[in-house]
Amino acid sequence: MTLGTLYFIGRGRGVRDRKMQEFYIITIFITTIAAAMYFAMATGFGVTEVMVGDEALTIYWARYADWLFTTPLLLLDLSLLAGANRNTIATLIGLDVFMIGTGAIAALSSTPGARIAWWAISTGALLTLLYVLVGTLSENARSRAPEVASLFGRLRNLVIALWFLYPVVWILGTEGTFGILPLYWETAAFMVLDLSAKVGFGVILLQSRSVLERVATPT
Ligand code: RET
Repeated sequence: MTLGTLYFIGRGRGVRDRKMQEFYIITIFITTIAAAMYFAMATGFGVTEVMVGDEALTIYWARYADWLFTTPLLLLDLSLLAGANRNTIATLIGLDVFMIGTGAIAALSSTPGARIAWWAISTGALLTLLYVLVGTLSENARSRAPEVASLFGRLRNLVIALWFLYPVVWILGTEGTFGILPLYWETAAFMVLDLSAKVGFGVILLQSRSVLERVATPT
């Protein structure tokens, strides 16, 4: 995450256009927040134990703190690319904060029934969010220049594919009722997902400087 941050800072140096700078600023914050939260988790901060029945679950609540800020920023990047209006942006970010908030309640709940119920509520928010992404936001993007619309399409598909896997890893992992994935593999899966959804996303977005120039100076 730190290397990603440094890479984005390096690429952003010399960018003078304010509209283009927005993408760099947002994306740099995404990986900076994640780097800080991973450091917190590595040093034993941001982890707690929740008793579910007579079993003690290790919960990394710092993940939710990370996601609470980074997922709205990712959606903001996408929304600016698509040229979305304020209502659409507010709807997306509202759904997203609701999703992470209810996901955190799921993680901290102490009965299996409550955990599953909050997981389902959070997943409902995710599905609604993806629906807005595929509907309104994609419609907005279609009225942009073809290369902007095509970059939006790539990033949107990446988001759909990756975000969908989070609730799956959660329910299969130690937080969920199935407990199929041990903590080690669950942590590894979230790390690969986080790196792809943040650094992978940022690399694709910021690599396309000529496309971002089109966003800055629409014709
Ligand atoms: C939880 C558990 C409850 C159900 C759902 C979840 C969704 C999490 C998502 C996280 C996305 C994170 C990203 C991070 C970094 O880039 C909270 C795991 C639906 C979608 C993209």
